[in-house]
Amino acid sequence: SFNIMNTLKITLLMLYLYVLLPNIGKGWGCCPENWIASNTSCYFISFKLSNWTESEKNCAGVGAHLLVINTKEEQLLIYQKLDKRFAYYMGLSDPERTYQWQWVDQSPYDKSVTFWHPGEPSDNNEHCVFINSVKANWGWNNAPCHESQNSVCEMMKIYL
Ligand SMILES: [Ca+2]
Ligand SMILES: [Ca+2]
Repeated sequence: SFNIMNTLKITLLMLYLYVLLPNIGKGWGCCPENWIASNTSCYFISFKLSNWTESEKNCAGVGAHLLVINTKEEQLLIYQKLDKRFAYYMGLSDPERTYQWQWVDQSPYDKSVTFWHPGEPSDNNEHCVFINSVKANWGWNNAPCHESQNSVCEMMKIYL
């Protein structure tokens, strides 16, 4: 029985060292039901037609924010989940009305990771950004903030 107990202890120690410990703080992230999971984020596609400010409030109400696209991979992942008949607000706007684009989560606006449609952003009192499909190409368009659109919310994965 001594050997069995020792074997059990060693097995538990190995389990702790090689399985549980490396995953503390990273491996067990999860998303709420009906949200889409990526490596680090959870996304919810909302078909509640709202202006940009209301759309952001709706996301904030569930602990999220409007979609912030940080990488090309994220852009690709998102548009594959969207219906090309509609436009979806994301968390990019120009609150100062000076065409200085700002992400809602304070991520720096990096011009090298933007996906504007050709000819966008336009400068016709259009200070809020949505993602939509034009001739089968997904990209960003700035539009008047009062337009009612669908939206995509994003939050960090929840770590257990
Ligand atoms: Ca993101
Ligand atoms: Ca535009």
